[in-house]
Amino acid sequence: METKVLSSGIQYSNLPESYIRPESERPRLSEVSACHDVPIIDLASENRTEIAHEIGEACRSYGFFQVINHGVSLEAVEEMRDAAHGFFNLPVEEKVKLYSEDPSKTTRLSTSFNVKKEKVHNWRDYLRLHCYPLEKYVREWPSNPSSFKESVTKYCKEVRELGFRIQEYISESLGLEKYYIKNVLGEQGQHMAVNYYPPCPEPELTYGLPGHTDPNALTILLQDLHVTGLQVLKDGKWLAVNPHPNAFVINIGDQLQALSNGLYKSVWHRAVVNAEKPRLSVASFLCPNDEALVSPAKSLTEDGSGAIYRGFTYAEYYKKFWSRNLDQEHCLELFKNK
Ligand SMILES: O=C(O)CCC(=O)C(=O)O
Repeated sequence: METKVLSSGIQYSNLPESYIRPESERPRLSEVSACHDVPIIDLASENRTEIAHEIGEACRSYGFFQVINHGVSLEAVEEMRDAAHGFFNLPVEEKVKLYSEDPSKTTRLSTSFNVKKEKVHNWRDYLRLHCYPLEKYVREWPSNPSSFKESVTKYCKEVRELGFRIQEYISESLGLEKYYIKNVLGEQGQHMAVNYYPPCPEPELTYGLPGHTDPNALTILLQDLHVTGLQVLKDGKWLAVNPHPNAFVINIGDQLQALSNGLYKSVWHRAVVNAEKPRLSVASFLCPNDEALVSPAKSLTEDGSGAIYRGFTYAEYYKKFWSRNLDQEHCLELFKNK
């Protein structure tokens, strides 16, 4: 099988044509400044009300924040990073055994975003794993490196607990009952994208991932400690979110924007690439159950504004999301009440 992944050991001296963005869509890296006021929320604080308040503020004004003292062990994080590096360092013949361009596959190595739908490709390879229920999916995961399954299992369990704690705070910050979000979203799915961005010969001309919002409820992102690349859109400007040691970046996804009746923003973000070093990130996504009916919480529509979005099941939303290209209009726009 001809390999389509970028992490094949081939060194590129020029960016292949199919990755070059039209002039107007390029990242303009020199115009991006660092985001100096990324909210950093300490989850070990004794004051629950204060944590919920800070999270609410961050969700309203940024749509993202970082958490420290989050309860995910350093051991789990380090083993996750080792497993990810170990996988992408495998010989390409071994990796491509998992290669697929079919978004419905529950374990797959792929490249770019949605190769069959997009016009221009992105400078990224990724390993996409379904992670819940673990017993159902772990057997499909890579068995090379040999510690992969064990390390990623441990990480997934700890990250899931963190995600639930954050959802509880988010419920409270919206004036809802602590378990409101968990109850509405049902038995939540969990997916993971292990993103690998190789050094890129012409980073000004392309993206690792172009600007997008996440279709799920909540994203927990483990950044590369040494290489920057994540940028978020704030007040119309792209800002770099530099890695903070021991922190996770938390993004509000489309489902929480819908559930909060637009009060909380599903943040636009993108990953840019660089010419010198590979970059690795691990995104964990908590997703509503396929059957869960997502609609704005009633108490948030009673101020006369009404429900901005119509109710939909997550299965319906997810299908729509993957039937499109990443950099089209916001998928949630298609679910707006007229
Ligand atoms: O690599 C990053 O920092 C961002 C990854 C991301 O946005 C995603 O996986 O959806």
